[in-house]
Amino acid sequence: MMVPERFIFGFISFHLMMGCSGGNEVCKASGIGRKWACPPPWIQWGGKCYKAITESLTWFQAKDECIKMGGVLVAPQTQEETDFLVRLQPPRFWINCNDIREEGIWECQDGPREVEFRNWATENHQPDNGKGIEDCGEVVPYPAGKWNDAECKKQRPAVCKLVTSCTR
Ligand SMILES: [Ca+2]
Ligand SMILES: [Ca+2]
Repeated sequence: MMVPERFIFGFISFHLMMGCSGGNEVCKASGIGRKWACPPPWIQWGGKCYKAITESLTWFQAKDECIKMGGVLVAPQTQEETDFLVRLQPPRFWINCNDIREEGIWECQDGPREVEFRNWATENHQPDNGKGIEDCGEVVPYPAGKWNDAECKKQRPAVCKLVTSCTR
């Protein structure tokens, strides 16, 4: 059966709306084939939508860029999410963790929400505040998915997570 593309997208947005109505914190999986649908080019994982930024940006630029796209810089919350992110955006990228406000006190945020999960590459003695100027968190390739603190001015790719009424 031929279905116009416009109809399909209308159908998806209708179900997105339905899933988010009533101020629900968690969106129900809905739409075609019971799969969560992200607006292209966002990629779905675990009921959330992600997009890789492949160009290298400073940590602050990466944060701004995500906001411009209607998202937030990602702050991984589980090992499973980390594994997905490493597949999406290898091998090194910024995450929304920093100790800018107070040295050694790391704050990781998913939008306005504090994230407790930490995944420091402790085997490489991270975070080490190298040269006394490393205040921004990044995912590193060795060991894959672990975190390092790096100078915020360094240029890295990033991953943004879409902010919807469902994920706020
Ligand atoms: Ca630091
Ligand atoms: Ca470091």
